[in-house]
Amino acid sequence: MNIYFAGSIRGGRQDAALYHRIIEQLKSQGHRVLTEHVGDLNLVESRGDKDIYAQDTGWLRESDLLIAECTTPSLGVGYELAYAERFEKPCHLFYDQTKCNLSAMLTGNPYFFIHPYKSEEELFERLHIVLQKN
Ligand code: 6K6
Repeated sequence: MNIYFAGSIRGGRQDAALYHRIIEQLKSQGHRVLTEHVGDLNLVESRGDKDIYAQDTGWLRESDLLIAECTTPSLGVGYELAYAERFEKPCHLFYDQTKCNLSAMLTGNPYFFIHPYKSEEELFERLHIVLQKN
């Protein structure tokens, strides 16, 4: 599958290493991750915002599945989720429930598959199950 992985960039990079591990897991199971740069620990913003928007919305339309790690709040990730819903892409949202309380605009939307987790081990177990089912 072509997977769009969404994670915070300007919202804060404190979970970037976790994004990297999730992306490595997706790739190790044979998937193509369209947004590998989200897990780049040395991400440098080298492109203009219009290019980023055009590229990312194009990838969203091309994707088969969206995986979002939502523990660090990000306006961009929230926008991507609404965009993916509009194009009827399956969306799986993960967040560490010991660290954050996800927005009701996400948890209250029955379209989204919501995966709260309490440990990284639990996150990867749930992710494995999601990938097996899709
Ligand atoms: C990336 C690599 C080098 O330079 C960049 C520039 N920034 C972005 N590139 C690609 N996608 C981006 C960039 N900034 C935000 N996004 C998209 O929005 C990603 O797909 C993330 O999932 C999401 C993050 O939004 P913010 O609001 O936290 O930045």
